[in-house]
Amino acid sequence: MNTNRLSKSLAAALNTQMTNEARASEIYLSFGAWAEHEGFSGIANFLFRHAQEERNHMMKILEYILKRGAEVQVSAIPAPPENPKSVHDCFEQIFAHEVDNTKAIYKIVKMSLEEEDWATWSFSQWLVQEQTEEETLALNLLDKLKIAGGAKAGSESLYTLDRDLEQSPDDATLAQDVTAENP
Ligand code: OFO
Repeated sequence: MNTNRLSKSLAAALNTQMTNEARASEIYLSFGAWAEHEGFSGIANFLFRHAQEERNHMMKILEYILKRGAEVQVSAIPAPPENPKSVHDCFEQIFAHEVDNTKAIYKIVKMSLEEEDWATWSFSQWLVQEQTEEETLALNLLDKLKIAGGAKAGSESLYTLDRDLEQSPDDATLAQDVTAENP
């Protein structure tokens, strides 16, 4: 009796996404180590916390594959890119990476729709929501840096930004959570 509820193509896409999330975690980890080395411990702390969040995404996908009776394939993680050249470069790369990850997730949503796999479609909605949050969070980083002077931010404003990120929340508010009273 076949107890596998995932098609071959969706199982492969989800396994690939698991590796994408693991790589995202490695990128945050590596950029966090760079930031710490450069003296930005607040930014490093933010990036390290986020590395954990990406690992959680990986675990959720792993669990989903198993719960649908398919096989998990843990693959080698491609190395993270070279160290950023500046805080501005770091935040821009993070945003670009999140957008790439969103595109990969959209493909899974599309596949599940085409295959009429509603369980995977439903699971992928969680991923979409998570990515919307992550893109917003990355955009917020770029916005904060823009106010601090963008690529030309001086050491004083970078210091303030660094302290701010030490305590900044790990989740972004989504448009659907906003009310007229609490914009
Ligand atoms: Fe930021 O990538 Fe996970 O979903």
